[in-house]
Amino acid sequence: MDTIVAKTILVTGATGQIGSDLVKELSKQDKNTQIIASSRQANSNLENESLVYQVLDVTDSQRLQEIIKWYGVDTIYHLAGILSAKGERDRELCWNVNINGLKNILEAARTYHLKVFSPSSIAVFGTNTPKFKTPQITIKEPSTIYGITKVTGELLCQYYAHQFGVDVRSLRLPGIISYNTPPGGGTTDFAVEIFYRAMTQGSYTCFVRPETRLPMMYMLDAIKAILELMQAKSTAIKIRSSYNITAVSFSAAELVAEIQKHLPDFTCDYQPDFRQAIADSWPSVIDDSQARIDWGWQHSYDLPAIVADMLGHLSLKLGKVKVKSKN
Ligand code: AKB
Repeated sequence: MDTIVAKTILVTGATGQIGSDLVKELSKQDKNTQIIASSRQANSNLENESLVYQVLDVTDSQRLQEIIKWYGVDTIYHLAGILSAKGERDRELCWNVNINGLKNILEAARTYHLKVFSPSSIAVFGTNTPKFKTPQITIKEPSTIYGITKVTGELLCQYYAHQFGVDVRSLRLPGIISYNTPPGGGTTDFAVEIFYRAMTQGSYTCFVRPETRLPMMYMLDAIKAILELMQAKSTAIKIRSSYNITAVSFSAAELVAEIQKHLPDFTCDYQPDFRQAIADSWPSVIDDSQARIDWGWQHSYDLPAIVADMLGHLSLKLGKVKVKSKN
């Protein structure tokens, strides 16, 4: 007998840092929901009973639409994208994936009446933006090609929502810290790399200065935010460009000090590279009160909780490091 599929979700960028965790969480949530995980790479590891894997380059609008029609997709979590540092190394790729890929998703959403999640970033802000308590509505003059694609992407989302009634929702994500899949090509990647090096080598050379303070979030909070935003009533979503969202802000030195509470022998030195200028152009502390008011956003993990949970999971995953338990 055929199973009744209540909903069909397509996740793009499903093998990436956020996509891989999101797919796991979506699969757990409702067994009647069919998940189509997709990315540019051929990858059969993601396949299980309720999950289908499809190779999809989001710049290929024909294949995107074929997949949508074939499976009867009604919701897209569009996680495929090129991050800030990689974007500076390959501007063409960054523009093509982040702009043309998103435009393809929004066009498909308009044509097939789909609901869409599209991530934006703190990278929409630049040096002219207030650095502390950065407001929801403020100057957006980014200095990176990635930031420019994210500002343009936000405007595209707002345009498709207002002109065509597309139910598209977005968050300006900060740096995301996670233990399942490492990030790739971002400026905030140091805040994940540091854990792996602390556990495997006992030392780390950080590519931003110790005082560099950025907004950050634990993956479990990020997944919660994405799902709660998507589950909120449409009338609660007042912002169709992208919501400011945050959990914690800490400097690289504060992160090191928190790790040292568990791994006292861990050492970190600092050799800033081109990513320092990118980090310096971003806010230190974001005001996300509009997200908290409109759809009830609340984070759970502060810096000590993030560090304890990361080290616990990584010691299981890497299997060889003794982490001093906190008393
Ligand atoms: C990056 O560092 O590029 C991303 C981001 C903040 O958008 N993590």
